[in-house]
Amino acid sequence: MAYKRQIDRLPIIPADAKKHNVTCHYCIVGCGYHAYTWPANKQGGTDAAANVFGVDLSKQQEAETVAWYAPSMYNIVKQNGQDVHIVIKPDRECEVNSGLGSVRGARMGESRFSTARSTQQQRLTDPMVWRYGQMQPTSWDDALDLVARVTAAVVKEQGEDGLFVSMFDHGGSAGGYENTWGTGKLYFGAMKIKNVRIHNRPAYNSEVHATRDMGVGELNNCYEDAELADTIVAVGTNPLETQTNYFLNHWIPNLRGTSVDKKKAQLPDEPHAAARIIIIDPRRTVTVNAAEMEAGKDNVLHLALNSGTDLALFNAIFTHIVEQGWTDKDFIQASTIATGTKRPDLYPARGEADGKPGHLTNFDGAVEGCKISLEEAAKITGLKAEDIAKAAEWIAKPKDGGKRRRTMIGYEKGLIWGNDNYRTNGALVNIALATGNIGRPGGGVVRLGGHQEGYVRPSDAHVGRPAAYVDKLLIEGKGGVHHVWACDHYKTTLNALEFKRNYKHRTDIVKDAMNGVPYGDRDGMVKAILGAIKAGGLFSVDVDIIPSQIGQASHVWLPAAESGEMNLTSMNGERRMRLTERYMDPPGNAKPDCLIAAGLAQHMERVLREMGDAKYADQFKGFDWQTEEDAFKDGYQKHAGGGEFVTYETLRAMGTNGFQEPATAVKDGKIVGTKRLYTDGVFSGEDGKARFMDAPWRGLQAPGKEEQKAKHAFLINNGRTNLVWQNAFLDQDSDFVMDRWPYPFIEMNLDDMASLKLKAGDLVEVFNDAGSTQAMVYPTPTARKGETFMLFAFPTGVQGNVINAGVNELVIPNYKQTWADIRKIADAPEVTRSLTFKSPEYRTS
Ligand SMILES: Nc1nc2c(c(=O)[nH]1)N[C@H]1C(S)=C(S)[C@@H](COP(=O)(O)OP(=O)(O)OC[C@H]3O[C@@H](n4cnc5c(=O)[nH]c(N)nc54)[C@H](O)[C@@H]3O)O[C@H]1N2
Ligand SMILES: Nc1nc2c(c(=O)[nH]1)N[C@H]1C(S)=C(S)[C@@H](COP(=O)(O)OP(=O)(O)OC[C@H]3O[C@@H](n4cnc5c(=O)[nH]c(N)nc54)[C@H](O)[C@@H]3O)O[C@H]1N2
Ligand code: SF4
Ligand SMILES: [Mo]
Repeated sequence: MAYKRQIDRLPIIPADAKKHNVTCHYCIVGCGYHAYTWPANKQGGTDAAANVFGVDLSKQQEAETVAWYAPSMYNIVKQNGQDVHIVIKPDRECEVNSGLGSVRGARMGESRFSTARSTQQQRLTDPMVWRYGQMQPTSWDDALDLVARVTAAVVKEQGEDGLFVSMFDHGGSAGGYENTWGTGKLYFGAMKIKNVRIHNRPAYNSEVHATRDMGVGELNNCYEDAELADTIVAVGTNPLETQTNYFLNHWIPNLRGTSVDKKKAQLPDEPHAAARIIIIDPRRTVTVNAAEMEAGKDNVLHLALNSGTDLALFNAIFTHIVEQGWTDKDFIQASTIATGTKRPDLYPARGEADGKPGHLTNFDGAVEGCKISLEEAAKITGLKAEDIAKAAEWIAKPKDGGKRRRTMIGYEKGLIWGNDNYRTNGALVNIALATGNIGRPGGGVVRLGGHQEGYVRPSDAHVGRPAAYVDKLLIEGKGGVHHVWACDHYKTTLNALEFKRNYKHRTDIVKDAMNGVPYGDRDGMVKAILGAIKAGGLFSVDVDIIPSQIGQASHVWLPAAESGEMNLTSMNGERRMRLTERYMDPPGNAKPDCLIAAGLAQHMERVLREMGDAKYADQFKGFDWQTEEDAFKDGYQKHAGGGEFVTYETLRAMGTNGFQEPATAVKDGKIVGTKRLYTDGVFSGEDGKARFMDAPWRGLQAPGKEEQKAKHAFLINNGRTNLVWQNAFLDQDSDFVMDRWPYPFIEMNLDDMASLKLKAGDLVEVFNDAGSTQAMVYPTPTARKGETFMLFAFPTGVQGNVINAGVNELVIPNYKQTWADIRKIADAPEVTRSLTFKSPEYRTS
C-alpha cells in the first residue's frame, strides 16, 4: 500500500487561536515552531479578520506564503480536558530554520497523542506493574511504593552500587533542563550512583573527552558561522539527513554563494566567495550529492577514506599545514600553552594516567607527535596524497591578499563512535587550534550534535574516570535494581544480542518469583523479589512514553509526558535556549520525568524512614516540586551560569529565537546571550590556555576490531536516515514511515549483490561472532565493494546485535567499525513490493 493521508480539507486557524512557542523536540538543530490551538467546535474564516494570518484566504496566495499548513501539522488533542484543534507550524521568524520544517519535525502535529484521531495510541497512560504474569495498570502511589521498597532494600544490602541507572543526558525529546535536573538530583544528589550510563553509550562519561581536555568546549560557534566560512569541513556526519535545517538554511546559502552579499558583508577588507566544502566520510552520502549540486563539483572535496582511519588523515593535514607555514602564529602564541611548559599534573605523558590517555602538549609537541607524511597517510586512508594536500590547502592556505582563511570544522558520530575516539577528536582540534579557527566569525570546531542539549546536574565526579562499563556489569550479573529513563538498550547498545540474552534471563528470574506471590501481599512480594535478586535476578523499572523493547523485560513501567505536554527548556547546537510551552495535556496519568523522579525520591524518603534509617531518608528531601517550573528553578536557576536572568517569563518573551547561552544580563526585559565562545582567546581550564594533543596513529583500537575485520567480508557501517527519528519509538506505529521502511535497509554494492545472488528488497542475515540480525537489501551503485551501510536501531532488525563488546579507551563505544558476513534469508517479502529502490540522489538537469 502506498501511504495516503485521505484528508481533503482542514480547518482554518481562527484569529483568536492560542499561540505557543515550540522548539522541535527532535534533533539538535531545534527549529522554531508555533503551536496554535482553538476549541474543537470553532474554525476561522477566509476574511482577513477571521484567520490568524490576517490575509484574505479566498485569493490565491504566493508560492512562499506562510498562510498555510500541511495535513501532517494538524491534529485534535486535549487541553485542560477539552478537545482542541492543534496546528504545529514552522516559524519563519526563527533564525534557526526561517520557516523550514523537516520530514520529522513537520510531522509533530499529526504524531501527537489524540483520542479523537487515534494517533499515538501506543502511549502509556498509567503506571503498569508485573502482576499475574503480565503488565497491569496501577496507581502512581502503588507503583512508586513497589519501586522504592525494592530499591531501598537493595541499596541497604548491596550499597548504592547495587542500583544501576540508565538515563538520558540531553534536551529535546526526553530530557531538557527540568528533567536532567530531576533525575540528576535523585541519583547524584540524594544518592551517589556510580553504576550509571547515558542513553547512547554504556558508561557515564563524555563523548568528546579530548576536546574538553584540550580546553575547547564542543559547542563553541554559532549557526551563522556556517554562512561566514570560506571552507566548511564536515567529518563523519551526514547533515542533510541528520541536522537537516542547519544544513539547508545555513550551509546551502554559503555553498550557493547567496550568503556572500547577505552575510559576509559584515566582514570587510577581505575577499569573499562561495564556500568550499570538504566531506570526510567513507560513504557517499546525500550530503555529498547535495553539496555537489549546489556548490559545483569543483568546490566539493569528498574524502572517502577507509573506515576508521580519520586520525591518520588529520595528522597528515596538520603536518602539511605546518610544513607550508600556514599556521596562525599569533593565536598559537597568545592562546595555547607555550613551548617548554612542563605540568605533568595537567598534561600527563602518553600512557601515564588511565583517566587522561592522550598526551596534552604544546604546539611543538603536537608537531613532533603527529608527524606523518602525505604518502604514509595516503596508504593508511586509501586516499590520494594530492587530495590530502588539497584539503590542507582549502583549510589553511591564506586567501588572496594574505588574509587568513575562515574554516569551520563540524563532526559527529562517524568520528565520535569511530576508531580511537579520544585521539581522533584531539587530532581534529589540533587543526583548528593551529589555524586559529576558534572564537572567530566563520570558524569553530564543533560537534554538529544529536539531540538538543539541556544538562544541569549535581557533580558526577564520584563516577570516576574511566567510568564503569555498565552494560558489561549487567551482563556479568552485577546489580540488583535497574532504573531506565528514556532509552532502549535492546535497540541501541553494542553487543546488543548478548545484552538482551542476559537481561531477559535475569529479569525473568524476578518475574517467576513475582508470579508466586499475590500482588497485594507487599511484604511477601518484596521478599520474593529480593530472593530472586540473590539468585542472580534483576528488578527493572522503565520510565518511558511507550512500551519499549527493553520494557518487555521490566517489572514496572512509569509513563512520562513529552515536550509540549509539559513546559520544557533545551538548547540547540549553537547553545540557543528556548522554552517549549505546554500546549496539550499528557495522556492519562503520564507525568513529566522530573516529577516522576520527585515522586520516587519522596517514596524513598518515606520507605527509608519506615525502615528506621532517618539519616539516609533525610538525603531525599527537597523534592517537593508541584510543577516542572519548580524543578527548573531548583536546578537551572541555581546551577547554570547566568541562570538568575533566565526564567520561564523571560524565556517566553524571547519567543522561538531565545538567546544563546551563557546569559550575561537582562536588558529591557530581554536576555543578553553569547554568540560565540572564546572570542577573547581565553580557553577553558585553569590557565586559560588551550592544549594541543600528541596523538600518533595506532590502528584500530577497540579490542576485537582488527580480528573482526580480518575474518569477515563486509564492513557494516551504520547510522541514520532522514525519515526515521532514532530507534523509531514513535515511527514504528506510523504508517507513513513504516510504509517506506518496513525493514531496516542495508545499502550494498551491486557486484556484491550479484555474487550473493541478491535482489532489491531481499532479506539478508548479517552475522559474526558477536551476534546476528537482519536487513533489507537496498542496491546502491555508489557503495564501495565490501562496504555496506545499515540503518541503526531499527525495531525490525537491530544493527547493534553484530557490534562486539570492545570499546575505545575511556569506554567510548565504537559502533561504526563493525565487520560481518551476509547471507540471504528470503526473497523480497510482500510489503516491499510498493517500495522504490531508486537512488536518493538528485540532479539538476
Ligand atoms: N533523521 C535523523 N536525524 C537525526 C537522528 C535520527 O535518528 N534521524 N538522530 C540524531 C542524533 S541522536 C545524532 S547523535 C545525530 C547523528 O548524526 P550523524 O553523525 O550525522 O549521523 P550518522 O548517520 O550516525 O553518522 C554519520 C556518518 O558517519 C559516517 N562514518 C562511518 N564510519 C566513519 C569513519 O570511519 N570516518 C568518518 N569520517 N565517517 C564515518 C557514516 O557513513 C555516516 O554517513 O543525528 C541526529 N539527527
Ligand atoms: N549501532 C549504532 N548504535 C547506536 C548509534 C549508532 O550510530 N549506531 N548511535 C547512538 C546514539 S548517538 C544515540 S543518541 C542512541 C539512541 O539510543 P536511545 O536513547 O536508547 O534511543 P532513542 O530512540 O533516543 O530512545 C528514546 C526512548 O525514550 C522514550 N522517550 C521519548 N520521549 C520521552 C520522554 O519525554 N520521557 C521518557 N521517559 N521517555 C521518552 C522513547 O519512547 C524511547 O524508548 O543510540 C546509540 N546507538
Ligand atoms: S531539522 Fe531537526 S529540529 Fe528541525 S524540524 Fe527537523 S527534526 Fe526538528
Ligand atoms: Mo545521539
